[in-house]
Amino acid sequence: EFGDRKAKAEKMFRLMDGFLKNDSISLQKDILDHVEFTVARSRFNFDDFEAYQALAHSVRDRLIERWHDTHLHFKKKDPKRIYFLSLEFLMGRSLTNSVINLGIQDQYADALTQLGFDFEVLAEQEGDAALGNGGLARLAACQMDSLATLDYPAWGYGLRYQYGLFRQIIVDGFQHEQPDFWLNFGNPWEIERVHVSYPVKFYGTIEEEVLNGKKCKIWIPGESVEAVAYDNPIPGYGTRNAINLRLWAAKPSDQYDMESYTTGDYINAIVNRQKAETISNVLYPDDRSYQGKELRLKQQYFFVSASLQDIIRRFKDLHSNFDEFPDKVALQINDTHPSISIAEVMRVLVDEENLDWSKAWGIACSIFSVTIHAVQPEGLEKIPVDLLGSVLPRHLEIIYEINHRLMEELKKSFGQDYDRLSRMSIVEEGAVKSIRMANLSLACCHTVNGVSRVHLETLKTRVFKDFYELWPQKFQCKTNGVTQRRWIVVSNPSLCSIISKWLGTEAWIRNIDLIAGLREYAKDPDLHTEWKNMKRVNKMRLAEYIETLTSVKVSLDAMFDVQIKRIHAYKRQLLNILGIIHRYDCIKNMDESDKRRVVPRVCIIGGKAAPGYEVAKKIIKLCHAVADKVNNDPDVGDLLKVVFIPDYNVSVAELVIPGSDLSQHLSTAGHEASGTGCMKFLMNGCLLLATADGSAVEIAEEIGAANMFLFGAKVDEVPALREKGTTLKGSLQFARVVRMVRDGYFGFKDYFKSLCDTVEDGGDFYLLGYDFARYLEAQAAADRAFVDQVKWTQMSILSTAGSGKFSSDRTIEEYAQQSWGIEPCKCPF
Ligand code: 475
Repeated sequence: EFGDRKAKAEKMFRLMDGFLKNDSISLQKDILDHVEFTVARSRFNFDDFEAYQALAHSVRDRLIERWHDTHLHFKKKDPKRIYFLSLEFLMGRSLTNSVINLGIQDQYADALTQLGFDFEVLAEQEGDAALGNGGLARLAACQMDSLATLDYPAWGYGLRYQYGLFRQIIVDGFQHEQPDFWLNFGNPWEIERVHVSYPVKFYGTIEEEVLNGKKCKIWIPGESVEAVAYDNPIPGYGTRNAINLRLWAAKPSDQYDMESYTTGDYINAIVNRQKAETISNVLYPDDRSYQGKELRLKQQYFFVSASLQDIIRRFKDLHSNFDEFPDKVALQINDTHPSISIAEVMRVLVDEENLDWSKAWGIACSIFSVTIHAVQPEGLEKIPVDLLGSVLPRHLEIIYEINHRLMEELKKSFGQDYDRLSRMSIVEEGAVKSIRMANLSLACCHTVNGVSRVHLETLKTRVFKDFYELWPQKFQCKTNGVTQRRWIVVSNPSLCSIISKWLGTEAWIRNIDLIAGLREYAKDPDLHTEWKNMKRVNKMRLAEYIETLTSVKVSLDAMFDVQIKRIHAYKRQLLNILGIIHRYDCIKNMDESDKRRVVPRVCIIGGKAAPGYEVAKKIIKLCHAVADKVNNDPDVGDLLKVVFIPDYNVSVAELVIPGSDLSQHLSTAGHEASGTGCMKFLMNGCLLLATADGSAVEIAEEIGAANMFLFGAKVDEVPALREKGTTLKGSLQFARVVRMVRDGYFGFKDYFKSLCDTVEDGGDFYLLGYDFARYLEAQAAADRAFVDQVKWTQMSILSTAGSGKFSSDRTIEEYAQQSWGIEPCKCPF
């Protein structure tokens, strides 16, 4: 019967004229068809946004075509698959990335020109998909691109939030948050799968039953919510493979409603059903700490439960014996946020599939691996026992059982060392008894990954020391990477052409190691000319953007000095601003001849503060207060401009990074797990001014410390410096600039007082005072280097040339080989 259907399908396929055509004429027809039949506008009258919609749908058709072929191929080959579970994916825009990865950018550009449109203008119509906070979420997006490009049989699973990360607007220099209702104008990149849906259960009670002479626990849930799949195709570059990012949305379930209908309260029944949807409503905008909120726990379990039902259904399509599960399934959890999946796998295997405990635990331990993105023990998630017991009563029992067995095992290794046992326990006793999700993950996962070498050391020696001593083989370093497709090919086309021209090939887009070939030409004057032109054009674009947004005019001859990332005390944007104040103060005290020697700077800062994070919000306000004063001071002119770019997001980064000369990464050593922004700047030939923290240490190894500006206390010095506490005096210069803020030189004296307190009087936890003098020296070194444009350009070329290690392709290869045990599965063209 199957053969019969296949023959019919092949006949139909021939009638359809094979694959979708990608020549300019076919694309024009296709876009116009979408204008008429998808957007429902006249072919003769549609605006830029409607043209974008039609264009996006035309691209979507091509994505779906490859995505179908890929999934048929995966199904046929049935390889071991990697399932990447993450509560956040920060995808940004899709259009340009898609046409580039599909290899049909020129054809589309041409087709649009014929229709009287400009591809780039239409691309600007697209909004950002911002279903994530920052580093962790953008990393997940880069890794999806690499998984597709490297032909791995991978699935991403996450949540389809109705509201992404808030939009930041600035009113009088203060941050305000506005909802990001990103689905308002439709989302052409997703496919709604009304038939792919699973019930997810919450609350209720546990009952004991005897089944076949065996005592069993039965969970009688109190609420059921339906999870509906939305599929987002992720195309690989230079391959036919397109993988799937499946995001779940919550919809009311029909299951428990009959009762309310029969009681006659029809209206209330409907209103209550609607409440189910709140689960996937909104992304939590805080990337600092876990707060033990019920909705957050429900979000975690909701997407985990639906994903596992989907994964197990796919497994059972072809297999009946769970012994084979670890040969077919690898589960990666992105930080501990999805770690309730460990208890869920146990529940399904033991309660539903009737496996005995140790067999089920053996399976769980061989499928899970975790990556930790936090540094501070406070950043690790804890769920209050009362909360977990109410929302997921059976999971709490399972976690207790896992912990009981863990404690028995630990006693065998460590005897009666109760301090150690209590530190390693999954259950934390104390005022609020809680479940430590990190300890649960460590107990189960076969691999625990750090995101840079320094970070892994911190995990081994501090955060998870006890676990490391017990299971050293679990701990691995997978230094982060970013995708060169988005961060060079999409965002910096001029650089992309230069690289391809000088290497004589485009192969570096799939094989980044080749980029090292640029080193050979680092002193070539012709390359220097092209390189400088490229930078200038990108700076021009950025300058226009700055002027449109902030009305500040900036000089293209100035050094564009950039710090863009989430605002955090440990990332020390305050150090940057205090440095700017120092620079301003120096200029104010100069005579005209001194001023001629000043290297002009445009200091650009951007980033969002979590809505409840007071210190971070004050930093944003201080930035604006300083900008107001400096930018309007005739003594300063073009020597110094200060700009805060509002609403920093992925597309803003795509514009800013290629146009910057210098970028700053100032975290107090030991606090940034990795940092991935620095890698994007590095690829774009932007010099780094950084502390020896996270991935910057490895970047220095790759490009040579002489090609960047490193400064500040080292990771192993920090604890001793903190010990010294109050006796540690910052420099006079530091005291002076803080005093200026305190005295109200920039206004808002009372408002900034508590911010100043965080860095003075022995407070200074992040050692701004201690590092200030050396920060200024590093800045001075950057000024000197900038004056020598030949030297600067050479350093810039060497930065790009040395960025190969920081491609997410390398990261993903390491995961595939060292953690997941998966092989590529390439769909034939
Ligand atoms: C690190 N986000 C970077 C990056 O590995 C690192 C936490 C809680 C809730 C929601 N989001 C978070 C993070 O912890 C996060 O983004 N961490 C970052 O992960 C990728 O490069 O150093 O701070």
